Amino acid sequence: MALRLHTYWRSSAAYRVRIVLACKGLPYESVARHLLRDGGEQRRPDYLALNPQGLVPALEHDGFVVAQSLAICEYLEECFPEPPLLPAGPSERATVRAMALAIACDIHPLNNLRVQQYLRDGLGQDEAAVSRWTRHWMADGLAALETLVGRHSGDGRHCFGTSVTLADACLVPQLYNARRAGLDLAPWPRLAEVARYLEALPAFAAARPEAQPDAPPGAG
Ligand SMILES: N[C@@H](CCC(=O)N[C@@H](CS)C(=O)NCC(=O)O)C(=O)O
Repeated sequence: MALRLHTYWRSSAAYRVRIVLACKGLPYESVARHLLRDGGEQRRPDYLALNPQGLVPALEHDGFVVAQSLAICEYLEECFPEPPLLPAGPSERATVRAMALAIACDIHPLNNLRVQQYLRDGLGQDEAAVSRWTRHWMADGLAALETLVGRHSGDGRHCFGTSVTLADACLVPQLYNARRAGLDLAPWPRLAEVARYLEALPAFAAARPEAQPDAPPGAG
């Protein structure tokens, strides 16, 4: 039952998977892939052999390899169903997936490292323009999520219902990225409140970037 996660402490996509692993109480080996060192360890041949996309995370499970954080999360959900991170009914499950995908497909990819690098190096944009791009797409997506959480949270502490779901595992890392980008979360008080509650839970605390073995000493 050996699980090995290829990760980087600051990767929000890997952070989603770390949350799911911790929520399910699954021990795993962490293999750090530094995204900036030597042009990016995620682009080395040994890693591309595992994940030809050259992106973290990737999960190995007894010789099986899967990439894409949400595919990994759903795989873990199917192999290790307890505690469930998707609700029971089809419409509820679809709603949680839609919230998770709003982050993983429509917010995060526009602000990913390689996109920012291309804006800078490929298109000659300066730091101010890259930062404006980043904040624009985050704010656009977070505004919609604020409405969705208002509709679907059962207690103001979770994105959906009254227990942790895959939507929460996506929201907390995305808000970590938003803070890194210097976004003030004040316009989205529901999201800020959900994150404040979840970040204090032991599973979420264990998955946070600063708690990872590859985080530099004193990282915050
Ligand atoms: N859709 C992918 C995104 C993976 C992804 O973009 N990972 C980032 C870190 S959060 C990465 O590896 N970036 C490296 C790069 O851009 O070169 C997923 O959810 O796993």
